[in-house]
Amino acid sequence: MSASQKMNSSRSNEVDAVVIGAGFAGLYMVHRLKELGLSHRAFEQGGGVGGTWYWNRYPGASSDSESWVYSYTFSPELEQDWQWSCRFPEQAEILRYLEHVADRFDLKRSFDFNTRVTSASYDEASGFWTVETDGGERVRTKYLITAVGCLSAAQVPKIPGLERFQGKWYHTGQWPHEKVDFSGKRVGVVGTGSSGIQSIPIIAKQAKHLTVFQRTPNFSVPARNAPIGPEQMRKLKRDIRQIRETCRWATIGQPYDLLPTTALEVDPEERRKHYEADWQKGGFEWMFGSYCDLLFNEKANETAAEFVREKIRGTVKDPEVARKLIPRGYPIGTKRLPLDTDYFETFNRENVELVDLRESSIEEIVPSGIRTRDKTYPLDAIVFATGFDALTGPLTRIGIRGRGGQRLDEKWSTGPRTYLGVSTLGFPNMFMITGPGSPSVLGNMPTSIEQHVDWISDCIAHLRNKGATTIEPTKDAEDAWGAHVKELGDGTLFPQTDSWYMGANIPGKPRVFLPYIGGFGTYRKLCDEIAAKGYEGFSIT
Ligand code: N01
Repeated sequence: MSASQKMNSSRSNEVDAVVIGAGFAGLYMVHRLKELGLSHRAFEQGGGVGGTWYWNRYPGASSDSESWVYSYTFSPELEQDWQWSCRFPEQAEILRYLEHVADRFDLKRSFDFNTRVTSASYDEASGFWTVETDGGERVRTKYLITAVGCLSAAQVPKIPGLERFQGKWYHTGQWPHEKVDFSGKRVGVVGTGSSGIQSIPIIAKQAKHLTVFQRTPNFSVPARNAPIGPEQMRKLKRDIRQIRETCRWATIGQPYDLLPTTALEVDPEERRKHYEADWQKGGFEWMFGSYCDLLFNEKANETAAEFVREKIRGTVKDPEVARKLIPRGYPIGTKRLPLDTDYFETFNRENVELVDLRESSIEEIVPSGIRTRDKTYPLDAIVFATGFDALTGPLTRIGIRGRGGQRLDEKWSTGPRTYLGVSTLGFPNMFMITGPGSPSVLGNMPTSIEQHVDWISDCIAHLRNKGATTIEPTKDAEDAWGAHVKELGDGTLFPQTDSWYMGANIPGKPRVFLPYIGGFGTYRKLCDEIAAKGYEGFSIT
């Protein structure tokens, strides 16, 4: 028996709710369950709280949303007490914050850490779920609540020969806890998404030589991270409630919103000035506080894309390297836009080499490094910044079986089907925090999470007050929601691009636009209306 099992041996094996995951979502969910006075158990695969911030410890890992919105809003006291050091906090600081929240609200005692949920099955006769763990426990629960994150199922590409590599290899999303020292090493980074773009400049400074293996060049916008000075802190503390209120209703849950103007209606010089001013400010606002048609109209999008291409040309000294780094053939923003600190500048360093995999793809990993069609690159370490099986992967890998033993991965074999991204037909009393079909990754994650947790908590309270035993979406509601999510996605430029938003990064995964893109504020309003109408679209028994 493990230590954590021993510690928890007095815990009940029959509860009102089981929560899976101890990240932003799981912690707040447990807090709300405690407030409701519901008995609960919570399981976390990692050895502590943090979720994304527990696992993603790669060099340079930091938030891409400003600290003053990348945090909880549920406690004004917490908001006032906690002091963020800078605009975009690094992983260690966010993890400290989540540790603080867990201690302050006494949440850790609800969790079994180092415990993976291996299956969850619904029993129609009793109306209970049975949750099994790798510690050999079986827990019966009325409500099953997944708080497993959207980007937690790490994906290492199946490249032949990896098992024979004599150096060390890492995935950014499963980074070791002990410090990885690349000094004097020849390092290869595969992948240039957000994780690659954050880590490459830092690894380049440490390693003897860095080879970046790039399959698709990426657009990136400067973060312009900076410490929060005393005057800025004073203003933030004063205005924070208003800032949060703006986030609650904004398109992507940030304290700014799309402009009412379209890119094509403004004069090119004025447009360039606007892009330049926001480029100097840095952050997502450059794209998501900008013209409202950028993700809907190709010509409009091209004005923003070309602005970034010019910046790359102006930054990277070797024109051949710049040519390889310049993204073409897909609209900017349809792959998740990274924020960076000196990413393009890094390619001016003597010790950094760019390999364009479109010209010469990776054939295999050999004991001494990576072999492409043209050449073998000798390496002491490989970093896979190759992403995740997004949104559906964290859920389908759990082994969830609903009514009649139906497997969630089978139900979703042609793409996820949900109602509001929070529930799915055939899986009664199961709630997914930021599931597919909700705004989730298209919004500021803590804002998306708090909205879902609050909605789920209110729903459970409603069921309890009514003495109801089950809740489940109707087929009509689920079908209509799926059609609506698809229609909205089809109206954007996203389907043009192979991205994890489309499931296109995972071989064999159905090509479906996964999140809801109708706007975070609109979604919140809709969820509130559905609740106010007695949970319209759900059948409650
Ligand atoms: O993963 P990605 P990520 N051979 O999927 C390449 C969030 N996040 O971990 O574009 C060679 O974006 C792949 O190439 P291609 C954020 O939402 C947040 O970087 O498919 N290359 C791509 O370049 C983000 O979007 C934060 O052609 C291969 C890269 O690997 C999401 O997590 C920080 C390959 C994968 O990029 C995922 O980001 C970091 C192969 N076989 C991440 N397979 C913050 O908020 C894949 N690639 C701070």
